[in-house]
Amino acid sequence: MPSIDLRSDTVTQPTEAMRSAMAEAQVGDDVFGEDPTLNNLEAMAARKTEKEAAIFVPSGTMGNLISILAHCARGDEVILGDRSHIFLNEVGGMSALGGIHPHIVPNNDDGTLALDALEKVVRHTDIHYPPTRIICLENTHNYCQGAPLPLGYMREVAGFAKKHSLGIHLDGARIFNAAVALNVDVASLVQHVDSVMFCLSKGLSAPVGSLVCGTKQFILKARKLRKMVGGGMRQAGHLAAAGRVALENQIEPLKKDHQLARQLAQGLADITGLELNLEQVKTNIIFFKLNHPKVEPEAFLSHLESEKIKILMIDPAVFRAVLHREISQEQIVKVLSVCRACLD
Ligand code: TLP
Repeated sequence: MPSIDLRSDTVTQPTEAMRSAMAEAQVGDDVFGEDPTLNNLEAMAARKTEKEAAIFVPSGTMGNLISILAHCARGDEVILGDRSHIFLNEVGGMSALGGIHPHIVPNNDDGTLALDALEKVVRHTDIHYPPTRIICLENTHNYCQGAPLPLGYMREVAGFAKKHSLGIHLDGARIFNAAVALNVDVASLVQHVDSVMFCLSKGLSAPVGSLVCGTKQFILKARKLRKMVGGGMRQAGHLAAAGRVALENQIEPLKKDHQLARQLAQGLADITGLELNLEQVKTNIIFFKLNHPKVEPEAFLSHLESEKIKILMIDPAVFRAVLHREISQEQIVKVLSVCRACLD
């Protein structure tokens, strides 16, 4: 029996269409700019986001890193959320590799950063302060239950950034989940940001890769930085071929992942000993807490594992389940019955 892997949407295997596209792709040396499939994917990403240009990178982490490096000089400051992936999970790359200072503000539960919190931390000119350069947002917001940040909020932050002459970088690892959940097209959701990184390798099911989109000048800078951190690849068109299929075929099906997430969340919320805020489940990510008089978190986790169900324990007693293409409705029913059997 195959396992039910809810640890992340990154575990998704390439689709059959991706496998054939990868096998048949026409490729060239991308460091010379000669990979037709890769060039085509970058053009496609720029078109979809309505930005001037785009660049393919091996990972979301590298995409965020080179974007921040392209926006900032050493000694500059970046404002970002205390629950943002860039702050929590990207090995402090901006400071270790770029000498850039992160200034965190609390994320609200809906993934937003309050404008008055931003106002408090923007630096004015003072000999003691690093200059604030950009704000980083995350949409959907992973550690805020996959919350999609609405268009109106993106517009407000852009107004704020403009007032203070700041740029905005968007970690849009799951921006297509946001677009589908909010029922808006991705270009309008990113129209107010200077740069956006999105991933092909999560819910969109491609095996590898992310894109950074922005102005031509910004992407030129990012290209040099990608080379600097070792991300200049050669016949990467084989990967880009899968990415093209991801953008063509796999955006619509994200709706199904969101519906199943809702179904799983509703079922979990009904089980004694599990706590979750149903209101917050809007895309494919669910966080829930175990609060049970007799069952310890480790015992809960190993019970699920013994039934071939994998989820992530993010904090002691806090679990994350992520829906994706390879999870079916029958598997959700099974997960719920295993949880009930363990906790009833
Ligand atoms: N997130 C992964 C883990 O690192 C936690 C996951 O399983 O969710 N931005 C966001 C919002 C992300 O969630 C991730 C990956 C990244 C950036 C980094 O992407 P990769 O893994 O391609 O470097």
